[in-house]
Amino acid sequence: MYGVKRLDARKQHYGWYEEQEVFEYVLTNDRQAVFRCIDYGAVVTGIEVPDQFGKIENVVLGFKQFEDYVNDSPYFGAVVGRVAGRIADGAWSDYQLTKNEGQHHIHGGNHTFSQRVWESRVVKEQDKIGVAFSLVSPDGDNGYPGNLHVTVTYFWTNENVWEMLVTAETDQVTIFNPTNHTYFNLSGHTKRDILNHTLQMNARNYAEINESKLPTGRLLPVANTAFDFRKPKKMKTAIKERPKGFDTPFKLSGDKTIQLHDPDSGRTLVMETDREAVVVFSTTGMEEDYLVDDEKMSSHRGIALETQELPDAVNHSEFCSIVIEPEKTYRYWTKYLFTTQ
Ligand code: G6D
Repeated sequence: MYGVKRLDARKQHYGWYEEQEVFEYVLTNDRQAVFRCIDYGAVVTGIEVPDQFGKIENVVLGFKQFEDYVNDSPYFGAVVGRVAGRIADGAWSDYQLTKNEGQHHIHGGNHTFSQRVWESRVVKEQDKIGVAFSLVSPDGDNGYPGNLHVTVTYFWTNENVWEMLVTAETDQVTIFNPTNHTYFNLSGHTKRDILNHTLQMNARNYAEINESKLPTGRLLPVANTAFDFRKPKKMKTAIKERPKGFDTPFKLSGDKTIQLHDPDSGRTLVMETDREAVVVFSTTGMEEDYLVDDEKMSSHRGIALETQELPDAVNHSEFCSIVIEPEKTYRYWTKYLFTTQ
């Protein structure tokens, strides 16, 4: 009917990577809110949602040019895997994984989930539209055993919900703990930093980490610490309590929700997940040469909220196991609702 807006997916050229053409998908819902992603790294390049006055602006950190994602990206918007976070000495069982952070392994190693071009196709359901990205991580990839088939589907709904669904199958026992590494800034086009945002999480415990940012194995209570976000807390207050900021795994409890709110724009992000934990990375002290919205990347420009199982789980039996086996399909999900208050 004339005038009726419809869920729409547009696929367009984005760049070239090692002679492969890279495409961007632009998903627009009936409210004209937009979700953008590319098949390189299954990177979320933009989420454009209304503020309290209806002004639609981007609320995630990203680059203007594809080359910047390849050259020097701190995993902006990317799917991270096979295993997110650090693994001490890159050692699991009899396997030696790539040591790509000093003597340790981080974010699946080199040239892997976040840096490859994924197969992709548009998927449409009644009230949501999405893109399914698929990748085969071959046996031996960065030292991991087993051929791993992974599909990450991003749906964009008419309710301004980004749904992320991950499925995986392996032909040998291996380990798997993916995340998405989107950095949020609800002010719109990063016109302000995130210090006035409030963060609230259903998390009674956090994982203590050592000087290499590896969990010590101790899950400490958040009560009476800087890590207590059980009630909404301004990031400014949290950073005052802990000036070195947060690069911290929190164990989620109860309904496993996380809320980020920006009182200035009125935008709120409500996340819900079936994963055990969220790593909060506050970008404290990140002063970089690359540009985000035409300005140098700087401290507190965004906040990454990475849902996953607790990091370095292979070395801590009390953390959820990330071992996966053949002949099963593993499924994980996180939903991100963008609304206003
Ligand atoms: C992850 O925990 C890590 C950080 O230490 C790192 O700097 C970032 O990814 C790029 O969140």
